[in-house]
Amino acid sequence: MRQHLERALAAALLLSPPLALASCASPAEPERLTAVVRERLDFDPSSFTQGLEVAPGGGLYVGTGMWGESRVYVRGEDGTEGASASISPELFGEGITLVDDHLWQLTWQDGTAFKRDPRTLDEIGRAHYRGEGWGICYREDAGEVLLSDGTSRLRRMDPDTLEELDDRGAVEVTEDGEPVAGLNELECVGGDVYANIFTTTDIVRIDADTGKVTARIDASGLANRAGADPDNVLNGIAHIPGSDEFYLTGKRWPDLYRVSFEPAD
Ligand SMILES: [Ca+2]
Repeated sequence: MRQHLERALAAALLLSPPLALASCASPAEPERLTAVVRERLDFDPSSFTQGLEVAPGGGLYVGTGMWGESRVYVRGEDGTEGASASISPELFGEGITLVDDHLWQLTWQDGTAFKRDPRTLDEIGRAHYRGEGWGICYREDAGEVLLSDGTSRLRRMDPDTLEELDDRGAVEVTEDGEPVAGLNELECVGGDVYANIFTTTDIVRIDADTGKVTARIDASGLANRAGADPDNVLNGIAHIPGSDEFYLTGKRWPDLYRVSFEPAD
């Protein structure tokens, strides 16, 4: 009889995890990753880079800021410049993203987004939004674009009109339960969104549905060879489709780095 009871107890213990373990289970720690340089390419040191995205068929879309200098242009795979479009000198350009048949270009404090033909970059429409615009990326699977504004929030917007999707609400980005402010340039990759943290050399990978940071990526190993100006920080992250690699650059950086994110040790 006693043997029978012992067996039943052992089976019960196997079936249900010990209570102590279950109640202490903490959320998974964010992975610690490092940006490892695979290739360095020449980049335009006059670009105050605010948005970076790989264009269909190769090359990059680059969105730049600063009053009187803001534009969006195509950098071909061979490094030559293709189509380019400037905006009014009183506007300060910010993030860009391609949505199917149009490309969005945000402005910082003007609440205006330019809708452009992705090939010619000609303006084909405008949208207006509340507050500031910093970074933007398109989540095709979710049918939304995410917009950062320098806070810890990512706003969910309609990809065609940039109207806020109030029924979905904004997502608060947290790491170990604490808000992560300064979210800047964005890159959507499947269910993840990558964000530069303003003024730092860190990038975070965020679960786009929950807002939880799932990895913190140290990009401090990338040489910043821009002129000595506190504005010239890491900014610009573009996923290379079909790979685990990314392009990274910064404001007025003369270099573009092709990197992979590897476990830090
Ligand atoms: Ca990007």
